[in-house]
Amino acid sequence: MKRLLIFSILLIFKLSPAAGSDKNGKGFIFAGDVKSFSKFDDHLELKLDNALCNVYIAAPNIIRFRYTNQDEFSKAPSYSVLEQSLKTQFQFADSSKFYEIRTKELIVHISKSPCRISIYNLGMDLINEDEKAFGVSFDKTLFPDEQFYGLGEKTGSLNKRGNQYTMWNSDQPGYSPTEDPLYQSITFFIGIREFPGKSNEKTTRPESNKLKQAYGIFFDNTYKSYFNMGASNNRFYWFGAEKGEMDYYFIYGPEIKKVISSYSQLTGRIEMPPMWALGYQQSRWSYFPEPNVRNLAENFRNRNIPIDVIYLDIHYMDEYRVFTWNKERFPEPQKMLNDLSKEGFKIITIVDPGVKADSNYFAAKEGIAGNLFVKYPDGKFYNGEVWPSWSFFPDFTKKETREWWGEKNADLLKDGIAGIWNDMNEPAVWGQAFPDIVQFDFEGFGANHKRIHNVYALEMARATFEGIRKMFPEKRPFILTRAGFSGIQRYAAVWTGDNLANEDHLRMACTMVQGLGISGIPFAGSDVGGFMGIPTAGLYNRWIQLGAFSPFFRGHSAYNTIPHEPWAFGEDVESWARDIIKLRYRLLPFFYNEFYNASQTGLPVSRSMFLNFQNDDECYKWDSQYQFMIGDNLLVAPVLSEKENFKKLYLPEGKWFDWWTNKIYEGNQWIIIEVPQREIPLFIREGGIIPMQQEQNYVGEKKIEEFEVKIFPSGSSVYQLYEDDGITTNYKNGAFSLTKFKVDKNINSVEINVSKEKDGFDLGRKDYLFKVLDSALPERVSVNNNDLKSFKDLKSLNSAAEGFCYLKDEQTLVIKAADKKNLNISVR
Ligand code: MIG
Repeated sequence: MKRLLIFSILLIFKLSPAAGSDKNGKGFIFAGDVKSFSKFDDHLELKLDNALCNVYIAAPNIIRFRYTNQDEFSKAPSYSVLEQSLKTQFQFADSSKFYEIRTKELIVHISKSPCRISIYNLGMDLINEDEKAFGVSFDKTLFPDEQFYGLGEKTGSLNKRGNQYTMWNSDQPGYSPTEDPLYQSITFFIGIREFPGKSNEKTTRPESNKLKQAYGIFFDNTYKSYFNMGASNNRFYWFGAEKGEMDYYFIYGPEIKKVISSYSQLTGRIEMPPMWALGYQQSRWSYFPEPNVRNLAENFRNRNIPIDVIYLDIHYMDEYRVFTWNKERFPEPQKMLNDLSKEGFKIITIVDPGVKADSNYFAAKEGIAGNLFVKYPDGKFYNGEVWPSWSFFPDFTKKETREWWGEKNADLLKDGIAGIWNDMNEPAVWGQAFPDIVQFDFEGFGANHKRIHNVYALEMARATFEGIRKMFPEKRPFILTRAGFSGIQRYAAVWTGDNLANEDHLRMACTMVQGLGISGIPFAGSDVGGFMGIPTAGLYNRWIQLGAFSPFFRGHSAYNTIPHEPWAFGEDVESWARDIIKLRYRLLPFFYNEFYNASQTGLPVSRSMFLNFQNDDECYKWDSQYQFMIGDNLLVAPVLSEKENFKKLYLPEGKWFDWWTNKIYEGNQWIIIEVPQREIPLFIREGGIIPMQQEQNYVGEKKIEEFEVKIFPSGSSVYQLYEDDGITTNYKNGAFSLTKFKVDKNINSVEINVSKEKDGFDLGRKDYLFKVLDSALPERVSVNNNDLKSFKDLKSLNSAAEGFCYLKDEQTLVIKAADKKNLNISVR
């Protein structure tokens, strides 16, 4: 007799148990009591009344709980988790009522009757538990103060408490501000609760004696799933899927950053992108024919607006056949690509999964011959309708298909294409999904569409990534994707799909990118200006400012809209857009360093306020989600309404330097500032060290000789800067440099120390220009004990080899020093 183990109460009503299993007539079955138990060196195995349960002690702060109602656990691989056999030391005790697991960071109690889990930190704070009365169901006690974050690309507030979400990758053009689900399914969330502070622990807000502790749950199930974060009930929150195992990882912080970092240890981190992918990118549906693309490129250069990438949308292809060119529109693609590349342009083409069902078309022929497309259970190929009309769909859960697809994509790079843009990969078939009975290879295990739908894009991006890596081991693949599942960050950057040119979407662009970052996807951005509809000049202006501080920075617009290029909105907006894009290019070393940090830790580039200030209640307020930080010390408070002349924003603890006015604000308060149209509010936190470089029209245009470092000295602070060639994979073999900047401010002096922690890449840099903010007129400035000459203005300093200059109006000290392995600068 097959039983259906249902993992959450509400779902049971949806699915109703299999015939004969509904013994109690209540419409659901709990997992029940522990019947037997065995302990292994990295896990426990329990037999429950109605389920098997394995508990893996994966890391001191990571425990995996796995339940099935089948006779055994599935042997199929996880597409999300990199290493399923993580283990760590633990202690075990069997008391009469419960089993106890103890790691260096956690205590887990598994009660026996009924079986239910409670998780404590070492101080016995109860962090998370199964709902008390129900035992193992997948209902977790909902604590009154508990807040939830994560779940990837979701609309609405960053705080997910009180809402229910579905995970089912969906093509939702022009989605509403409450739309759900969207393109991505990230089955990971973070719970944050408050505990009384222990006397030996410090908080960032001295008056508060409460400490917030965070944990995360990653639910490794690819079926359509649901996350009810306390919508419609105040007793428990729950998550569950339509089918499959209840397989989840509990991750303890207590720091939110640590939860994200551990989650990314499980599901992977970004690799260093090519630096040009951090530059400005221009897209439209579509730029064609060739003369238009060339004109566009020329326009950017003539107007002196920096740009690195141009996108070709579906019209470049021959009747939308992937891997082909429309020869009328683009008669000599290689030549065009080659010419544009000399001007510093990288061209990215869209690649959709559908392969036109045309028996004379090589990709269709190859796919049929190689048995690479998905089929119905009777062995007939499935056909779905998309741009090329009836199409085959590659089975990316099959190794041979991935290899074939990877090679085809890499061939595009051979022609001179710089990166690949994956669209319609939910997969979408004219707004619908595949029929559920469509069959997939699933690495030989076999599965139908219900199980694979959410990971189709993940495996498609993997195929492309691996194909490029294989053919061009020295290249850093750049892939942009619309759909994805947990782990997508390993292969691709994500854009938030078909948004609208209105203020709701401008605000959503701000929160959704943060939500993706909290969910392990640092490389994300929105279509600047809004994809559908017509932005006003004011809206566009505010959007491109936000874009300039988004990890992924691309303007894009739909087919029958007016032009959306930075010059399409009048002279004022053009000049403001130019300025902000130039600022982005000046800040590239800083952004690039945050991408390096993301690649090392999994932390987002665009960080929600509470990531940096976990114990500050204000950072969790609704308004605080409309500002964010890049790294530890740069606060960005984008203006998200075109008519706004003032912005209210929150400055956490510390002193804050206003980028535009040089004014210094005390933190721990909300302030209201004037926001001229040409400025996006930016603040440097005290102790902040921000590297910048000279302007360029595109990455790599000029040799970077002069390097500027903005410093807002306070106490003792340190900044580590990562640099490499920005384009090859040589950094993997040590070809990178790490420079440490250490700044100490004492009563009458400032010491700046620059040292090379790692010297694997020759930067060829000549000078540093240090801009010491909040400075008094110095008596003496020395470099490595040699006094520097004082200059009366910046112009004369610029023409000297070394020296300093004090800017009285800005209270800024500018020091020019030649780049040496070690610099000791002393200001008195
Ligand atoms: O059916 O390729 O989200 O960015 O321009 C629409 C045309 C298909 C949807 C993408 C959008 C792209 C458009 N695509």
